[in-house]
Amino acid sequence: MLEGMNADHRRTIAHVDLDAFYASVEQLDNPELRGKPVIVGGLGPRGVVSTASYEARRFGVHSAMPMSQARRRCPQAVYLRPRMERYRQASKQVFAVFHHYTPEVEGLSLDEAFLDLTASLRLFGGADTIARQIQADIRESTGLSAAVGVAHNKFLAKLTSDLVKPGGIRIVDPAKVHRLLDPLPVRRLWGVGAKTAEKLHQAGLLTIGQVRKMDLPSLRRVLGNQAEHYRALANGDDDRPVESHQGVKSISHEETFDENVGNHDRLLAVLQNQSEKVAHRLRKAGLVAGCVTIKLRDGRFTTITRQKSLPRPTSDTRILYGAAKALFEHWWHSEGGKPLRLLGMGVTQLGAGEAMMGLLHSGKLDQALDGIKERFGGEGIGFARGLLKDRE
Ligand code: TTP
Ligand code: MG
Repeated sequence: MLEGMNADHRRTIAHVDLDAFYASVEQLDNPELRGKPVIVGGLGPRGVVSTASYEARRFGVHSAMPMSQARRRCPQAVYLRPRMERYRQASKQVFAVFHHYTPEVEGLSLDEAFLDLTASLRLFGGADTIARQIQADIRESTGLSAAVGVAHNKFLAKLTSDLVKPGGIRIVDPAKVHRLLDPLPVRRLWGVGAKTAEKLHQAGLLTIGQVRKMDLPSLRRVLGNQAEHYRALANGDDDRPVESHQGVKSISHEETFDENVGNHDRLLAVLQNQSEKVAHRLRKAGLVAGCVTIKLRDGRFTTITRQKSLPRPTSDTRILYGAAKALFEHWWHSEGGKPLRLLGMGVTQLGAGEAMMGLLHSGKLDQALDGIKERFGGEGIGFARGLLKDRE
């Protein structure tokens, strides 16, 4: 790919993200809360902030912060437990608006989606008009406000909606991509979390422009086989298409070990970790799964999969891990516990998370875990590097 040349300028993609979603719904439903700091999250001793209204953010409160810390920073805020059913209802209305403009809607969570508007532009009169109209429709049908970023690819659209938050609209000019990206900190590169940022900082790379301009061999010394990927992003290139959820049939994680692993407990720990990540992704996408699969490859490259249907579709980490563990134990005892070269866990039979039974039982626990992950390990989570979603 030529420097400064994007692979594809022909797409028009919007990223729409509601402002302070849970907190805004609470302010909408209870007018007394409007204009006040509102913090939604787990209220127990180990609770985590799900989100904070913009009034509360001024006090330094943000998502994934321990609730105890939020209470110190903003004691005067109104503290509320999440009402997931209500948020899912609002989310449905918002997604109905999206589908009015295009069938190509890729939801990332309850309040956030990519829309491929390429084929809709003529019908609705240009990117700027559609963006404004989507905002107005969301406000009209739900009373909520959203930020909209429009660009020729997903990375730039998502970055832009974040830059114009809350409530803004911005259309990225393909000719000005470097001007937009170059001064931004490396953390703005999609998928760069605390660890990767630290590596970049240690190499003296603080801005996206510095990453873009570094020669590839040097960048490889810093980022290994991720160098090309991040350099493309730094250059504003990203050719991933918008994929509507109808197309997602499975979510999975797998790991190839450097050396074969024959330790039963270590393999289970890997499986548990994978189950947590898969469950986290399901919840982020508002989905539930009806079937759990494990994948095993031994030292001779023989690969087997085993699957198990669940009594009820769920996104509950403990139930998903429980099923994966039962499959694993069965294999272990029937096959005599061979060392493995690869272990993976996945879910299929995905559906909308309407009947999220699991939430009733362990929602709070899972939410807290998600919060922790987003704080400390967010880098490997999400679909940023396309690692987590197997699309079939
Ligand atoms: P976000 O879109 O990340 O945050 P937000 O909508 O509250 O605020 P803004 O977009 O204006 O910055 O997440 C959407 C909802 O997801 C959020 O309202 C609550 C929930 N959430 C969590 O429960 N835990 C988290 O760590 C994050 C980031 C979000
Ligand atoms: Mg949001």
